[in-house]
Amino acid sequence: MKNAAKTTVIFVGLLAPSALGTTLLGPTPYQSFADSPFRWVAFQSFGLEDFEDGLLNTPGVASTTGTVNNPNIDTDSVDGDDGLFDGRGSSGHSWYSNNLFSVVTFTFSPVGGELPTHAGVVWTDVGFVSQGSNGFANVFLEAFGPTGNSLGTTTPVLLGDGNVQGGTGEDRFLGVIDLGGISRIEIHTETSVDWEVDHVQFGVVPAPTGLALAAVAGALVNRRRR
Ligand SMILES: [Ca+2]
Ligand SMILES: [Ca+2]
Ligand SMILES: [Ca+2]
Ligand SMILES: [Ca+2]
Repeated sequence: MKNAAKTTVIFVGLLAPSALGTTLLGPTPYQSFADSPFRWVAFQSFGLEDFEDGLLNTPGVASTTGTVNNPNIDTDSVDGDDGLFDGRGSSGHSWYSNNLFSVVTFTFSPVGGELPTHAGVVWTDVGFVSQGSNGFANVFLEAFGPTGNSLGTTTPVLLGDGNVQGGTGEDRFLGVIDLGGISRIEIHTETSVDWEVDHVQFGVVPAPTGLALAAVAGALVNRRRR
């Protein structure tokens, strides 16, 4: 039984992550990266774009749906980016839908040959809406795999604080984990083209390699021989 138990541990340790498929995360409250569900993950590579240099320039991510919002009364950055947890994000930078897009897309390119296995973003504000009350909207994230296949969507949730300015109590993380790779995420704020996100984050954890799989096969063969 001892050997069998060991084999089981090896098998679970190497294969369980891919067998889990896709995990969709959020929305969960977020005031700084300390609130990220990715904070403790042992990534082999990781990027966090907080827009605080005024640019979307972290290697491995791109977007054509929006523009950087610089510090302004209507800017809604993640709270901690301005160095002060004061319930305000107006002194930081965010990514704005630019009065054009109800869907903001972040596309990932391979870093070190691999697409991210983890990806997320923080929704920080909505202003004018086409239905309902300004400052509130249903929001969800959809994630896509390496061939552009949908990995699923988070459940749409009504977000917002009814205020177009930089209040941060409404800010929520949305994300996805899939060891098969993530090629892009879309954030949908269906009733608005006037909204913001921040803290695009993405990383790679080592997937089971051919070598590891061979080790598992070897362990199973040895187990049968015994
Ligand atoms: Ca940047
Ligand atoms: Ca702040
Ligand atoms: Ca920011
Ligand atoms: Ca906000």
